[in-house]
Amino acid sequence: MEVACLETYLVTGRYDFSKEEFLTRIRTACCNGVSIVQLREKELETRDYYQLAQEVKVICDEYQIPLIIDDRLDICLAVDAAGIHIGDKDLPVDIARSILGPNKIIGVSVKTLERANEAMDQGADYFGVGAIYPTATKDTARVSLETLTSICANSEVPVVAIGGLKVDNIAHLKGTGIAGVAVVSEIMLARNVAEKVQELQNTIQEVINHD
Ligand code: TZP
Ligand code: MG
Repeated sequence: MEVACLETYLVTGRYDFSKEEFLTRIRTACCNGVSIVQLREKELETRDYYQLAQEVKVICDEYQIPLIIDDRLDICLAVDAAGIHIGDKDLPVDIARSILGPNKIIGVSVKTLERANEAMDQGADYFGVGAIYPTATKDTARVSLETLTSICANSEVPVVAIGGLKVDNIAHLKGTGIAGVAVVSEIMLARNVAEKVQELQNTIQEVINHD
């Protein structure tokens, strides 16, 4: 399935926000220019994840922004989200595709060209590649700009860069061939979410249009 909305990709983080504050930040991001939202929850019980996903889906629907669910096919199907994002520790991509069918987006985290090629053959619709820069949000190995560029050049599906990306360093990604930039803390922890999203959107457009 072709995915054409990856430019300014918000991946959520709960931090210590109340649910109200968390949802307000997502809503503000949605009405100021994020193009896609991934709900990423690592701690919640299934019922709580489902209920939160329902609430985030209402916001995304209001702004006609696709909602991606991290890891959980069941939650994706339960709330009729646009798709899922999976990594090496989740269900294999081909199994996820056989369960979800052709009409859901499957994003896959990859760190190497070899893994990207395998995931593409198994039905991935886009790749998340990172961490590009150091990040406190996830304990994960870094991916070089060379590897990012080579995955972009050799993939038939779009690539989103992630990990430590900020308004101030996104320009370094010019020429890599990315289709978008995904951020957690830069938006979720922003003092002014609306302004930050607008700045991000402008910066990302320059990088993408450069290629
Ligand atoms: N996958 C690779 S790095 C990362 C994820 C989910 C965290 C990105 O968070 P931040 O706060 O944008 O650095
Ligand atoms: Mg995962």
